[in-house]
Amino acid sequence: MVGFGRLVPLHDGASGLIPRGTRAEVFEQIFGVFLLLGILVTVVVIGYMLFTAYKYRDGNGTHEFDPPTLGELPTGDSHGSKKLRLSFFLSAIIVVSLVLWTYGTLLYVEDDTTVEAKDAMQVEVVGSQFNWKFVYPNGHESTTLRVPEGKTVQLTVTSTDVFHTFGVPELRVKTDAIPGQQTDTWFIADETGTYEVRCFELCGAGHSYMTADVVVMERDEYRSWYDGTNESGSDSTNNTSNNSTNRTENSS
Ligand SMILES: [Cu+2]
Repeated sequence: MVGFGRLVPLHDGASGLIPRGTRAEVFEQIFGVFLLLGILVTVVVIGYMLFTAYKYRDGNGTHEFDPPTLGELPTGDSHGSKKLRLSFFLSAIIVVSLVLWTYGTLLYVEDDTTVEAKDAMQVEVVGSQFNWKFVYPNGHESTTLRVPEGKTVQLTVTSTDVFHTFGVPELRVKTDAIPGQQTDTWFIADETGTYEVRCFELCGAGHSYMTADVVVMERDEYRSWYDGTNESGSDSTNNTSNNSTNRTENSS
Protein backbone atom coordinates (compact mmCIF):
# COMPACT_ATOMS: atom_id res chain seq x y z
CA MET A 1 0.00 0.00 0.00
CA VAL A 2 1.19 3.46 -0.81
CA GLY A 3 0.72 5.54 2.30
CA PHE A 4 1.68 8.99 3.39
CA GLY A 5 4.86 7.65 4.94
CA ARG A 6 7.01 8.74 2.05
CA LEU A 7 6.44 12.45 1.95
CA VAL A 8 7.50 14.29 -1.16
CA PRO A 9 9.37 11.51 -2.94
CA LEU A 10 11.63 12.93 -5.59
CA HIS A 11 12.68 9.83 -7.53
CA ASP A 12 11.87 8.70 -11.06
CA GLY A 13 10.10 11.26 -13.11
CA ALA A 14 10.25 14.15 -10.69
CA SER A 15 11.63 16.95 -12.80
CA GLY A 16 11.63 20.60 -11.94
CA LEU A 17 8.86 22.09 -9.90
CA ILE A 18 5.93 20.08 -11.21
CA PRO A 19 5.97 16.54 -9.85
CA ARG A 20 5.81 13.57 -12.19
CA GLY A 21 5.22 9.89 -11.55
CA THR A 22 2.26 7.79 -10.62
CA ARG A 23 -0.94 9.45 -9.44
CA ALA A 24 -0.19 8.26 -5.91
CA GLU A 25 3.19 10.04 -6.00
CA VAL A 26 1.75 13.22 -7.45
CA PHE A 27 -1.03 13.42 -4.85
CA GLU A 28 1.44 12.61 -2.07
CA GLN A 29 3.57 15.55 -3.17
CA ILE A 30 0.57 17.87 -3.19
CA PHE A 31 -0.33 16.61 0.27
CA GLY A 32 3.27 17.05 1.44
CA VAL A 33 3.55 20.62 0.18
CA PHE A 34 0.22 21.62 1.76
CA LEU A 35 1.19 19.92 5.02
CA LEU A 36 4.55 21.71 5.16
CA LEU A 37 3.01 25.09 4.38
CA GLY A 38 0.25 24.46 6.90
CA ILE A 39 2.84 23.70 9.58
CA LEU A 40 4.84 26.80 8.59
CA VAL A 41 1.80 29.08 8.77
CA THR A 42 0.75 27.57 12.11
CA VAL A 43 4.21 28.06 13.61
CA VAL A 44 4.50 31.65 12.36
CA VAL A 45 0.97 32.66 13.43
CA ILE A 46 0.98 30.96 16.84
CA GLY A 47 4.58 32.02 17.48
CA TYR A 48 3.93 35.66 16.62
CA MET A 49 0.73 35.63 18.65
CA LEU A 50 2.52 34.29 21.74
CA PHE A 51 5.39 36.74 21.22
CA THR A 52 2.95 39.66 20.99
CA ALA A 53 0.94 38.46 23.97
CA TYR A 54 4.13 38.34 26.01
CA LYS A 55 5.55 41.62 24.74
CA TYR A 56 2.36 43.59 25.34
CA ARG A 57 1.34 41.78 28.50
CA ASP A 58 -0.30 43.75 31.25
CA GLY A 59 2.43 45.03 33.53
CA ASN A 60 2.17 47.23 36.56
CA GLY A 61 0.81 50.10 34.59
CA THR A 62 4.25 50.82 33.14
CA HIS A 63 4.53 50.51 29.38
CA GLU A 64 7.63 50.75 27.22
CA PHE A 65 5.41 51.65 24.29
CA ASP A 66 2.57 54.00 23.58
CA PRO A 67 -0.60 51.92 23.80
CA PRO A 68 -3.58 53.03 21.72
CA THR A 69 -6.44 54.58 23.60
CA LEU A 70 -10.07 53.73 23.13
CA GLY A 71 -11.44 55.26 19.92
CA GLU A 72 -8.00 56.06 18.50
CA LEU A 73 -7.70 55.24 14.80
CA PRO A 74 -4.51 53.62 13.49
CA THR A 75 -2.37 55.96 11.45
CA GLY A 76 -1.05 54.95 8.04
CA ASP A 77 2.62 55.73 8.40
CA SER A 78 3.43 53.83 11.54
CA HIS A 79 5.75 50.84 11.83
CA GLY A 80 2.74 48.55 12.16
CA SER A 81 1.28 49.34 8.78
CA LYS A 82 4.57 48.43 7.08
CA LYS A 83 4.45 45.07 8.79
CA LEU A 84 0.82 44.67 7.76
CA ARG A 85 1.60 45.43 4.13
CA LEU A 86 4.62 43.13 4.12
CA SER A 87 2.71 40.21 5.61
CA PHE A 88 -0.16 40.74 3.21
CA PHE A 89 2.23 40.84 0.26
CA LEU A 90 4.05 37.68 1.38
CA SER A 91 0.79 35.80 1.96
CA ALA A 92 -0.43 36.82 -1.49
CA ILE A 93 2.76 35.53 -3.10
CA ILE A 94 2.51 32.22 -1.23
CA VAL A 95 -1.18 31.71 -2.01
CA VAL A 96 -0.86 32.62 -5.70
CA SER A 97 2.19 30.37 -6.23
CA LEU A 98 0.44 27.55 -4.41
CA VAL A 99 -2.62 27.88 -6.63
CA LEU A 100 -0.49 27.96 -9.81
CA TRP A 101 1.67 25.03 -8.71
CA THR A 102 -1.32 22.88 -7.73
CA TYR A 103 -3.10 23.75 -10.96
CA GLY A 104 -0.04 22.80 -13.02
CA THR A 105 0.30 19.55 -11.12
CA LEU A 106 -3.34 18.63 -11.62
CA LEU A 107 -3.08 19.50 -15.32
CA TYR A 108 -0.37 16.86 -15.58
CA VAL A 109 -2.55 14.31 -13.79
CA GLU A 110 -5.49 15.04 -16.09
CA ASP A 111 -3.46 15.33 -19.30
CA ASP A 112 -4.43 12.58 -21.73
CA THR A 113 -1.65 13.24 -24.20
CA THR A 114 1.14 12.54 -21.71
CA VAL A 115 -0.45 9.20 -21.07
CA GLU A 116 -1.07 8.26 -24.68
CA ALA A 117 2.53 8.98 -25.54
CA LYS A 118 3.74 6.46 -23.01
CA ASP A 119 2.47 3.32 -24.79
CA ALA A 120 -0.33 2.87 -22.33
CA MET A 121 -2.44 -0.24 -22.10
CA GLN A 122 -6.12 0.42 -22.77
CA VAL A 123 -9.03 -1.01 -20.86
CA GLU A 124 -12.69 -0.10 -21.12
CA VAL A 125 -14.63 0.12 -17.88
CA VAL A 126 -18.40 -0.27 -17.95
CA GLY A 127 -20.40 0.42 -14.83
CA SER A 128 -23.93 -0.82 -14.35
CA GLN A 129 -26.22 -1.45 -11.40
CA PHE A 130 -24.40 -2.92 -9.53
CA ASN A 131 -21.12 -4.14 -10.95
CA TRP A 132 -18.09 -3.19 -12.98
CA LYS A 133 -17.07 -4.83 -16.25
CA PHE A 134 -13.61 -4.53 -17.77
CA VAL A 135 -13.10 -5.00 -21.50
CA TYR A 136 -9.57 -5.60 -22.84
CA PRO A 137 -8.36 -4.68 -26.35
CA ASN A 138 -8.69 -8.33 -27.49
CA GLY A 139 -12.35 -8.36 -26.46
CA HIS A 140 -11.86 -10.31 -23.24
CA GLU A 141 -14.32 -9.28 -20.56
CA SER A 142 -13.94 -9.69 -16.85
CA THR A 143 -15.25 -8.41 -13.55
CA THR A 144 -11.69 -8.25 -12.22
CA LEU A 145 -9.23 -5.77 -13.64
CA ARG A 146 -5.84 -7.41 -14.11
CA VAL A 147 -2.92 -5.16 -14.95
CA PRO A 148 0.87 -5.48 -15.05
CA GLU A 149 2.90 -3.58 -12.47
CA GLY A 150 4.64 -0.37 -13.45
CA LYS A 151 2.71 0.08 -16.66
CA THR A 152 0.48 3.00 -17.51
CA VAL A 153 -3.12 1.84 -17.71
CA GLN A 154 -5.51 4.09 -19.55
CA LEU A 155 -9.15 3.58 -18.67
CA THR A 156 -12.14 4.65 -20.73
CA VAL A 157 -15.07 4.70 -18.36
CA THR A 158 -18.77 4.67 -19.15
CA SER A 159 -22.07 3.42 -17.74
CA THR A 160 -25.03 1.52 -19.14
CA ASP A 161 -27.72 2.89 -16.85
CA VAL A 162 -27.26 5.62 -14.25
CA PHE A 163 -24.40 7.81 -13.05
CA HIS A 164 -21.65 5.92 -11.27
CA THR A 165 -18.16 6.95 -10.26
CA PHE A 166 -15.28 4.56 -10.75
CA GLY A 167 -12.61 4.83 -8.09
CA VAL A 168 -9.61 2.98 -6.69
CA PRO A 169 -8.64 4.90 -3.54
CA GLU A 170 -5.21 3.35 -3.06
CA LEU A 171 -4.19 4.17 -6.62
CA ARG A 172 -5.74 7.67 -6.38
CA VAL A 173 -8.02 7.01 -9.33
CA LYS A 174 -11.52 8.46 -9.54
CA THR A 175 -13.63 9.40 -12.52
CA ASP A 176 -17.31 9.59 -13.41
CA ALA A 177 -19.09 6.81 -15.29
CA ILE A 178 -21.83 8.52 -17.27
CA PRO A 179 -24.28 6.78 -19.63
CA GLY A 180 -23.69 7.80 -23.25
CA GLN A 181 -20.37 9.43 -22.45
CA GLN A 182 -16.80 8.30 -22.07
CA THR A 183 -14.38 9.67 -19.50
CA ASP A 184 -10.68 8.92 -19.53
CA THR A 185 -8.34 8.41 -16.65
CA TRP A 186 -5.08 6.60 -16.04
CA PHE A 187 -2.97 5.07 -13.31
CA ILE A 188 0.27 3.26 -12.71
CA ALA A 189 0.40 0.58 -10.03
CA ASP A 190 3.93 0.31 -8.64
CA GLU A 191 3.40 -2.71 -6.46
CA THR A 192 1.74 -6.05 -7.09
CA GLY A 193 -1.31 -6.85 -5.03
CA THR A 194 -5.06 -6.49 -4.95
CA TYR A 195 -6.70 -3.08 -4.77
CA GLU A 196 -10.37 -2.39 -4.26
CA VAL A 197 -12.56 -0.67 -6.82
CA ARG A 198 -15.59 1.11 -5.43
CA CYS A 199 -18.47 3.14 -6.78
CA PHE A 200 -18.42 6.73 -5.47
CA GLU A 201 -21.79 7.94 -6.71
CA LEU A 202 -24.92 6.78 -4.92
CA CYS A 203 -26.54 4.80 -7.71
CA GLY A 204 -29.19 2.67 -6.08
CA ALA A 205 -29.87 0.06 -3.44
CA GLY A 206 -26.80 -2.03 -4.31
CA HIS A 207 -24.39 0.91 -4.40
CA SER A 208 -22.35 -0.24 -1.40
CA TYR A 209 -21.84 -3.63 -2.96
CA MET A 210 -20.66 -2.23 -6.26
CA THR A 211 -17.06 -3.27 -5.80
CA ALA A 212 -14.45 -5.06 -7.87
CA ASP A 213 -10.76 -5.93 -7.63
CA VAL A 214 -7.75 -4.54 -9.41
CA VAL A 215 -5.15 -7.30 -9.43
CA VAL A 216 -1.67 -5.97 -10.15
CA MET A 217 0.50 -8.80 -11.47
CA GLU A 218 4.17 -9.16 -12.31
CA ARG A 219 4.76 -8.38 -15.96
CA ASP A 220 5.57 -11.97 -17.08
CA GLU A 221 2.68 -13.37 -15.12
CA TYR A 222 0.39 -10.80 -16.67
CA ARG A 223 1.72 -11.50 -20.16
CA SER A 224 0.99 -15.21 -19.92
CA TRP A 225 -2.44 -14.56 -18.43
CA TYR A 226 -3.29 -12.12 -21.20
CA ASP A 227 -2.01 -14.47 -23.92
CA GLY A 228 -4.32 -17.09 -22.46
CA THR A 229 -7.32 -14.83 -22.91
CA ASN A 230 -6.15 -14.13 -26.45
CA GLU A 231 -6.14 -17.80 -27.47
CA SER A 232 -9.69 -18.34 -26.41
CA GLY A 233 -10.79 -15.77 -28.91
CA SER A 234 -12.61 -12.54 -28.50
CA ASP A 235 -15.93 -13.90 -27.41
CA SER A 236 -17.79 -11.46 -25.31
CA THR A 237 -19.31 -13.90 -22.85
CA ASN A 238 -17.85 -14.90 -19.52
CA ASN A 239 -14.59 -16.73 -19.88
CA THR A 240 -14.50 -18.73 -16.70
CA SER A 241 -11.69 -21.04 -17.82
CA ASN A 242 -9.28 -18.14 -17.75
CA ASN A 243 -10.63 -16.20 -14.91
CA SER A 244 -11.85 -18.03 -11.89
CA THR A 245 -12.80 -14.80 -10.18
CA ASN A 246 -15.52 -13.97 -12.67
CA ARG A 247 -18.77 -13.05 -11.08
CA THR A 248 -22.18 -12.64 -12.56
CA GLU A 249 -22.01 -9.84 -15.01
CA ASN A 250 -25.60 -9.46 -15.98
CA SER A 251 -27.93 -7.17 -14.23
CA SER A 252 -31.62 -7.05 -14.93
CU1 LIG B 1 -22.72 2.99 -8.64
